[in-house]
Amino acid sequence: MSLEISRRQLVRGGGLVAVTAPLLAACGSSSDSGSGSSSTSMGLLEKGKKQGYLSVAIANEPPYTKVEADGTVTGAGPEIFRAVVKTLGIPDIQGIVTGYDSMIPGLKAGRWDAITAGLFMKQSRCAEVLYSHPTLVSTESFAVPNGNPKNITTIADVKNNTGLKIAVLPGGFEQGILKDANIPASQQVNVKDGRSGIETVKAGRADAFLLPTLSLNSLHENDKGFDVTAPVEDAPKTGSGHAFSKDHKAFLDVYNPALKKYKDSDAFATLMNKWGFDAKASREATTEELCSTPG
Ligand code: 6CS
Repeated sequence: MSLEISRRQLVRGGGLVAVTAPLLAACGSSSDSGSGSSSTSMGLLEKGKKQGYLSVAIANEPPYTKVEADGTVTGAGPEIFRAVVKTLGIPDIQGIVTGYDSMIPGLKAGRWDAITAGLFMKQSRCAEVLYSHPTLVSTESFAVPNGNPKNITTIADVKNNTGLKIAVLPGGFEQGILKDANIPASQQVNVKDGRSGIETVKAGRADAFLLPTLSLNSLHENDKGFDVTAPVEDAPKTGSGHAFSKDHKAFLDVYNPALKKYKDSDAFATLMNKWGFDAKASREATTEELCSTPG
């Protein structure tokens, strides 16, 4: 299910994201993205310049992506993308909120032009899409009840205690981590977003919630009713890039040098610091390294 932008709001600029009537959102109409299949016949650069924006899939999971109260799309991923495409002559971006499990299928279907949600690289994803240079590199943690009564700190703890239930986002990187550790679906509880995952743990329907450390820290800012563990030492390093359809290699060849130039700038370091990310880690990682992550 995707929530689309309204054209009226788009006119106001700022890459606003609007929550449409649930019915329309549930329909996921082809007009959702404002992108449609035209992007496959027209280069993304030409399309972005012509319509004044490129559409991006986001999850509204701060600090990776965030929809502000007025609908403006922010968060580290979209802000990097917006800054870089502006240097290419594309004035803004349009955000569409969707689940991680829909992002690659929607990209392939032309419903959005790029994924800037912090979609972590791993072998299976890197086989399906074109990733830019790395943008956001960080870690995974567990959200646990206060005091971590079951002492859940590693993936091995979950594997070794088959009675534990772990909340994860469907199609998310964390679900893949559990799958690759051969932790059965019977130990997994699917939740639709960060807030739901926290509520699931607080209600005792799961013993922990596996999500990026910075996303859990963001949720913890407004809710002290759970704890965030230290980064999970036996989870893979998480590294995202901006993802494009394989039809858009020509755009990536223009985008990557512009992204590299931006990553070397002070503006990038300031942006990373604003959202709590490590600019050095992003600068040092490579797409090849992160695409070697199993799963
Ligand atoms: O790449 C993913 O699937 C994960 N990325 C983020 C930013 N949050 C959770 C999600 O599972």
